[in-house]
Amino acid sequence: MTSPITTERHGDILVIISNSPPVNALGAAVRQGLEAGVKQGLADPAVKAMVIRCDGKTWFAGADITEFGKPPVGPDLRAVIDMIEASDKPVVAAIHGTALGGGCEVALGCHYRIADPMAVIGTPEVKLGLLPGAGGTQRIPRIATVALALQMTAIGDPVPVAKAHAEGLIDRIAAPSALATDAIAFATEIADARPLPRCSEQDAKADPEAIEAFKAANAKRFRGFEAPAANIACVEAATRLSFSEGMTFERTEFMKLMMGTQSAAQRHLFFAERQAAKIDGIAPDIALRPIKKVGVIGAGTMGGGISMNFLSVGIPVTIVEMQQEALDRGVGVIRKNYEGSAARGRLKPEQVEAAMAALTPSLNLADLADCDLVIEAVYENMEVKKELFAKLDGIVKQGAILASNTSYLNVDEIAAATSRPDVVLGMHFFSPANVMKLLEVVRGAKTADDVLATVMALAKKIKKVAVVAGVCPGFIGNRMLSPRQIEANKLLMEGATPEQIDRVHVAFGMPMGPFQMSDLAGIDIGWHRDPTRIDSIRDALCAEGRWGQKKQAGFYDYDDKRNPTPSPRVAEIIEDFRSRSNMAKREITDQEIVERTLYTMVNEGALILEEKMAQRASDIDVTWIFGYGWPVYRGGPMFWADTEGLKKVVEGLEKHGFKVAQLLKDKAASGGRLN
Ligand code: 3H9
Repeated sequence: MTSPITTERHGDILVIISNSPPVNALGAAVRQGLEAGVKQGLADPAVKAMVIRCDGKTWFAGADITEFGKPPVGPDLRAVIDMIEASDKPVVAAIHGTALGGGCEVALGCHYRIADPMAVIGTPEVKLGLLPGAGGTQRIPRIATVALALQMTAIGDPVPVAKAHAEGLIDRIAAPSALATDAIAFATEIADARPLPRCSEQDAKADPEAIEAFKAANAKRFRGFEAPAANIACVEAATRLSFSEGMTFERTEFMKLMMGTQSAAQRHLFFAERQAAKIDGIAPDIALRPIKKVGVIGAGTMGGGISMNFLSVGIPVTIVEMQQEALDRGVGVIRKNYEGSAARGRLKPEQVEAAMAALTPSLNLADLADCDLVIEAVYENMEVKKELFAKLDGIVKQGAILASNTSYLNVDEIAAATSRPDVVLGMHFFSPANVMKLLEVVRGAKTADDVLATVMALAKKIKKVAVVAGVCPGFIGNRMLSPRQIEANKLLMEGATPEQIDRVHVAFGMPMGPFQMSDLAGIDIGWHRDPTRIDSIRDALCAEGRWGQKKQAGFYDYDDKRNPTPSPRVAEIIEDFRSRSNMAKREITDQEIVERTLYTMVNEGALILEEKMAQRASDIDVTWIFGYGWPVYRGGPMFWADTEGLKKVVEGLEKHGFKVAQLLKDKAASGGRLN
């Protein structure tokens, strides 16, 4: 096998070049090549300095994550970096693209760093449940501030070149498109300079205040995660231990994380997110339909949010409403949202104006005639949607894609209202649609392959994580929500309180529990509106006007700032309903809540897989992580079930009399996994 590393001589400079697509990950062959390249430079008396650079779209984007968990193949990345740093000839890192993780660490092992003006440098390992394990936690605070080291390691967001330069991580910024030549010139300039600057030989300045302030500022963000604390501990260690002691400390912490469930979950998610974009059975190079203009029907919260996704990436949108007032209100909300982002410094005023200028408000469906994609976001009613799609059929141009934002309804039935069901599919956005990352793309029985592929590619363009779902009630996400809600309601009747059930979910890592979620969404959604008909606890709450947060009363009481407190009135309502239903109250354990509200979700997920409504278990994980706030460090419901042990899940379900999905039973019996 040819090495991904080659070398070139430019006078007395040896340039070591990596070419390992797609992202120059530091796999075994790259590490071996780097080691050989540096050895070549050291052995050749005519070489005075070395440059390391990468071909392709990026500098090393990190260790090769696919190698994790496999038997190690030498040389170890830390050894390669140590060798570079120990070199008595200067080594210059010439960085472009994304110098991430191990890539950032290689750069820090070099004596000098020059970067393309568009490059970013960072250590995102924390997002994989890890820490920079090749010296990053020890070298960064030795050349930059502790505050920056904490930000880089425990939060993991990359630092742009200008900031990295100002903070001392980068020595020089190359001219645009001149990195290769500027790096050689830089190497020539410093070839004879001694002593060589080595990060490991610097001292990290202790800054306990910065560490405490950082912990306090991010306590909420870090809730439940193990890796941020380990990153912080390593940075702190750098300020009081020698470099070699610090490296030992870092290694111990790294290995603890690497062997743990959280990192396994987060690494699973990294690949799951990328896998979700792939459609089984459709060639990745299928010709896509151009989407140059989008139509959105409905200027409510959903339609407005959907429109913003396209406007934000420069795709013009025609938004259609039935009444002028509603249209004006919708357009006003879009503007307000953009201006809010500008006020927070996330957008420039001219970007706000550019987005608004690309929006065409209309009261006339006929104005959608030239759109390449039309998304309907009117209220959930099959007859209304069918009528609308039949009308659109007579309006939109040939080849245009028609999408429904339905969260529940049968997309095939909607498609059948048109003469072209092959261009119809579901695009289920999650509210607020301009913020939430998930997009369920619902593939109808007749949806054409290129239509599906076009929408999946478009999803990436508008920065969504898209998952293909089949036609079934609630698709993937809401379908799994259903058993959870049913069981949560039953548990109330049997003796649990809303607080207990929500507490179990929040302790599990969910952003909120089922009843907090009902209060937020509005308990009255879908209510029959007859206050005399009380068939459930929910009916009883609705009859009393306890519709949720918007009424400051739902399953909880709320103060003016929407802070919840347990409601004595709700306790009475539950008690009353229970006694009228002749049900005995009993003690409910937290474990029973887990089994009945979370194991049942896993069971539904297994049914979804059995019915081929999801392409793969990891797509279900992606759905719940990006659409519903399932804790990232548990990897999604299906991954979590694997870590719980499928046998335990099946036993838990059977104990409560649930019919267990055959797939789940089979996997449990064979010792298999869902993922
Ligand atoms: C680390 O470095 C640990 C060390 O501290 C210590 C060691 C001792 N490995 O995202 P894309 C694949 S941990 C293997 O679609 P983009 C990816 O799966 C690492 N594969 O492209 C995909 O494959 P496919 C720290 C990787 O342009 C393809 O490349 N580094 C890796 O949207 C394209 O990826 C990170 O966490 C990898 N490290 O974004 C950085 N990275 O085509 C992780 C990517 O088969 N990477 N692949 O689906 C990223 O953030 C983005 O990939 C990047 C490019 C920004 C680089």
